[in-house]
Amino acid sequence: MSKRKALLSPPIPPSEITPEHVYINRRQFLGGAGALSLAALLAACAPGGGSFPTDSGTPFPTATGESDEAITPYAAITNYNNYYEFTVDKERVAVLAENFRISPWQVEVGGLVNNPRTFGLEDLLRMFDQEERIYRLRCVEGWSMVIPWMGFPLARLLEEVEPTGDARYVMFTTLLDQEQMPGTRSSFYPWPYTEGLRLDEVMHDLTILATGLYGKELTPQNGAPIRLVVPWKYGFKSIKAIISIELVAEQPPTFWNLIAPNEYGFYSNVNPEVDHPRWSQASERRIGESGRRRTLLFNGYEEDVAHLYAGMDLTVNY
Ligand SMILES: Nc1nc2c(c(=O)[nH]1)N[C@H]1C(S)=C(S)[C@@H](COP(=O)(O)O)O[C@H]1N2
Ligand SMILES: [Mo]
Repeated sequence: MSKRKALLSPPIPPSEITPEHVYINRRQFLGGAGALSLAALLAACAPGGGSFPTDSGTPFPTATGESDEAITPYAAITNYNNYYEFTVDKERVAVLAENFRISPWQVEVGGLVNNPRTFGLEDLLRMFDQEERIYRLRCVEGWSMVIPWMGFPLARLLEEVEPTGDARYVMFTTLLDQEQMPGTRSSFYPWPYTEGLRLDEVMHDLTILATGLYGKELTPQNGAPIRLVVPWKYGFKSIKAIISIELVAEQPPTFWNLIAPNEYGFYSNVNPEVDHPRWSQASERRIGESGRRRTLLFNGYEEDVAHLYAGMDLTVNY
């Protein structure tokens, strides 16, 4: 067990970060509540639906309109990654994943559904409108970013396959390819990487499958061609390079929970009051900023998601 304890230790600060200037066609703010009014406001600012610039470092709107938060630079989002299939070294993932083959790509959606189906990536891009979602990402290690994803609500996909009445959880699986993913040659880890959510968490509008980043294609190091994003949970729940989505009746096994169940629970909702056994979760280091920020309950999405956990003891169901 002692070897395992070092796996998610607090990280080394990233190297020099160069902001990149990009243009984004369509924006949505980071949260749920107030999205419509804000979308309307932005539409008014950009008549004709034209594009407008988003600099990394640009403050972005929030539900209250009072945020001092800025979008994290593209270079940081794409050069400081957790992706154990490639390496445990965050600053080497980008290089090792550079030639990862993302086409052709298929996602099998099955289990307890009426219409099981295998979707090609092109089907998913064609069938569902890709919208921008600017979300905080809080890693369980104690660092965070603000990331402008492109993607679509996972609920849209599940509506296509129609979960049966017995489906209560969803299990996600990452590609396992030892030839392309050098980290998976280590038999120490319980490959393939799997994750799971309760069905109501999956159906929540904040839960998306991301296919893009900063208005461009998703990069391999960030989980191309398709990855989950669940912004109110610790980053490891947001599983990358998904090949299978299975509706199941029982709580599924998940990668980090299999490795260290006392450190990584099934829920893993961001919670400043539930410390990791080896470090505090009360604050976080926002990449690109100096100093630390206070960590927010449910990563700042409390208004949107707290009802999902009504009556649950969050210190027990961590
Ligand atoms: N398949 C897979 N998905 C994964 C991981 C991983 O190692 N393998 N790391 C997770 C962790 S710990 C974090 S913090 C986020 C990081 O996402 P990012 O690199 O896009 O910022 O991806 C998550 N998804
Ligand atoms: Mo993480």
